[in-house]
Amino acid sequence: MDLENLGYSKSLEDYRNENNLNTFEVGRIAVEHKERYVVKTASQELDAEITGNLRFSAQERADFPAVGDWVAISIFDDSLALIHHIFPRKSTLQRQAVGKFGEKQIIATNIDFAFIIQGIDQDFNINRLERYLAVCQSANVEPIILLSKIDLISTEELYEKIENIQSRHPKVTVIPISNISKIGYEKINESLQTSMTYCIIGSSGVGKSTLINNLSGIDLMKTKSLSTSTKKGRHTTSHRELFILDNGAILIDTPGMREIGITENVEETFDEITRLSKDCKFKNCTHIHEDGCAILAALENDEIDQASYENYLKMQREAQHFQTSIADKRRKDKAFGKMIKQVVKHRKKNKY
Ligand SMILES: Nc1nc2c(ncn2[C@@H]2O[C@H](COP(=O)(O)OP(=O)(O)OP(=O)(O)O)[C@@H](O)[C@H]2O)c(=O)[nH]1
Ligand SMILES: [Mg+2]
Ligand SMILES: [Zn+2]
Repeated sequence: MDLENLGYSKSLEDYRNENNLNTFEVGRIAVEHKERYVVKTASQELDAEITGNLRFSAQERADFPAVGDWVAISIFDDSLALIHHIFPRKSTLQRQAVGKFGEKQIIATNIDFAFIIQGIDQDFNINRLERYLAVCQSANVEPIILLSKIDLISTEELYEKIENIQSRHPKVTVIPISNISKIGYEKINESLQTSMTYCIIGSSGVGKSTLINNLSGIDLMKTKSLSTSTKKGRHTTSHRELFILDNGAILIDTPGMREIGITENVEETFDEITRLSKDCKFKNCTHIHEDGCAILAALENDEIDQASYENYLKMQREAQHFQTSIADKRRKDKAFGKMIKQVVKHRKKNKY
């Protein structure tokens, strides 16, 4: 296998040469588990840790390796790798860290496409789907929506839901699938390209791991039946993992997400609203009550969907709030760092 099979590109090789990383081996993070990693190289798979230097210079969670990252490593005893350096990321799928104020959590990096899976039965929720779209589109990752479990509903119901999505997002590809009957698999296979990386995201129990297992033909990931499980909705996949299929596509499985908090602006996802907003009378229009608001006018004329507009406002507010939280947090951290420095200086001066 070559590094290209793992998705390695000329721009990464250029970066390696320009930054004198030629003495190191190159690998890609395939598994991350609490600061322990598995790295895939052209020839092997190694357990890995980061160097003390990398840990010391890391200022936030995003400075640690994530699944999908390209890294410069040294190898010991042909089995353990030390990670010295993370290559710049082409794309970063991320959300708000759950329960951590003003922090981001990386889902995966260097992703070309994301399969957003929603179960068509109980899981279907178009506002949540729009959150996933926004997370992908703000990261420059092309989303492909997979509606799973279509074996469980009627054709009419399925068409209605697809119509609902496409009226709000006409440009996004939607593929209805069943992991049981394998309907839709042909379409998925058509969209899988060699050396491209696909991250699979969605709620728990929608069939992410079942899809990976079926596409690879081997049981790579554990899956669990919700109906036979006593603990309904319990998460089966607990870590992120990267696999290469026989057809050359690279797939990343992820644990189901309960919440997906927005960190970046949502302009691309609501491109119609964004386009219209340029015609608003006031530059700082909030599109809620202003005279001369092009979006309110379009709503009045039924040119844009009311529910989608409401979701847009909500997500936009959330992204702005998050950005302010991050700025606040940075300021506080900086002030705290300064205070510590002053205390140390004072103690040195007074020798206590
Ligand atoms: N009827 C039906 N059941 C499915 C389909 N896809 C998956 N399932 C079932 O749904 C259950 C959960 O599937 P998983 O693949 O473990 O779900 P997951 O998305 O990986 O879940 P987490 O790992 O918890 O995030 C399993 O019992 C699957 O057999 C489908 O298309 N139709
Ligand atoms: Mg799973
Ligand atoms: Zn407006």
